[in-house]
Amino acid sequence: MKTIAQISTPLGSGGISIVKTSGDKAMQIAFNLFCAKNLTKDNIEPRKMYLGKFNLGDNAFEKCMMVYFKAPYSFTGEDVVEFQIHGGEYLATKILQKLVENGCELAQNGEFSKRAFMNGKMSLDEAEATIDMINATSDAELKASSNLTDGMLFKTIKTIQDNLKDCLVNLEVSLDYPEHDDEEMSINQVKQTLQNSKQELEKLKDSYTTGQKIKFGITVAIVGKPNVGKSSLLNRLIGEDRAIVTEIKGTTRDVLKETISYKGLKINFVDTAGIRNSDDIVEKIGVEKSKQMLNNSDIILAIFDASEKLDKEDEELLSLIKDKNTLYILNKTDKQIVTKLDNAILVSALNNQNIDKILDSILEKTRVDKIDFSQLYITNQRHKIAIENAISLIDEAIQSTNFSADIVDMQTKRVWQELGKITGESATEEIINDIFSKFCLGK
Ligand SMILES: Nc1nc2c(ncn2[C@@H]2O[C@H](COP(=O)(O)OP(=O)(O)OP(=O)(O)O)[C@@H](O)[C@H]2O)c(=O)[nH]1
Ligand SMILES: [Mg+2]
Repeated sequence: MKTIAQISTPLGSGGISIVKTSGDKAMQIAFNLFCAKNLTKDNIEPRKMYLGKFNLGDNAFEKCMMVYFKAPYSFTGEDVVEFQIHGGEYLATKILQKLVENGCELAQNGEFSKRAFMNGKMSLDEAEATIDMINATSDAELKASSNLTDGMLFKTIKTIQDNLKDCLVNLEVSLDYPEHDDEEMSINQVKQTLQNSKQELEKLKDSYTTGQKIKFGITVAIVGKPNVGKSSLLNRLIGEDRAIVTEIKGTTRDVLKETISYKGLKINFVDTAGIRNSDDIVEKIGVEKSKQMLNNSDIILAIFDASEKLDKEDEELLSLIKDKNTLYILNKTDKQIVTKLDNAILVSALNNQNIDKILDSILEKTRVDKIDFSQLYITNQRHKIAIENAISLIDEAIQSTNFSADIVDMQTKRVWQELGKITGESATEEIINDIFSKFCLGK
């Protein structure tokens, strides 16, 4: 396997940059370029930092740190050498160039991680969770992906696979030696194991809904007739003047999406055009989009003006949302309140009053405030699809227990295979390449 090198820190100026090499020749190439007092290939200790000089050519040297990880005790499972250098983009590129001149090849996106997977250092689901961790923008995402990088899913899937394998061994013995073993008993054992496995997988599948909320956040549509203060509220909720606010009805004509992190969870707010009948062609399209948002959100913030009596437009909106997951908001409570609405939260966007109450109610109503992060949540669609497929295959396998033992054997192996796609054991090369290509350079 060729020895690869890449800059592992983002390009730009910073305190330090790290340039990494991995492969059989990593050590030899490192010693061509780096020297430290009394350090030789024979006395170097793995996982120890050495201060020395990296030869940049033309009598120029970079004073830097070097650390060696001996195979297989490294991230990739191969010999790895890392240089911690001063954080300059040109310098990092120069070090990389020197490594390449001395025999390294440039690593592709995710190539270090791919090697780690290939060498059994991590499973495919753990690698995917690493990308989620890198891309996380909320505490919730970090917590959920840290469970996955810790191998929680891997262990769960592995246990199911091992249980299936164990009972298949018994079944195969009874097939090979019918005189020693009771075939019917073995089939019943397989059936029981399949049923237990299905239960476990159903639990994982169900966790996907919460997993989606953790990963992508909760989508909240802000709706109401024109001028009730939707855009003013959006600005307050996100803590920034993003949307245009005027006293003219029909100011907002398009949907405007803004995401915040609140109490560690992501909330995606969508400000919409005020819903009313309009002849204006642009506004009409906006209103259509607002109506679509009623169906494309986890929760609706329905805004009403507390200082005016509810009118026909408000009533129409109330009927549009009556069966939906809605939080009712009475805005402009700084003025004289003339409208009452059951269970509505009274706020004033103008005075920034009760905005936290809206945020807390969103978490409460979508039940994300009760997420137990010691549990495992599936956040990846690929995993969910494999779990669903495995459940269907389990149903087929359970059905097959009415027939002959060798069909049970074959069907149960198909379940095992499908589960192996999650951990990577039976994933195709195409899937593997696709996953690692999404990694950044130097990871
Ligand atoms: N007194 C008072 N005025 C408010 C409050 N919230 C908004 N307004 C005013 O109401 C008017 C309309 O506010 P917007 O936020 O643009 O209302 P909107 O619902 O987005 O309106 P459209 O985009 O036209 O549908 C503006 O003049 C705001 O300053 C409030 O809490 N109290
Ligand atoms: Mg608006």
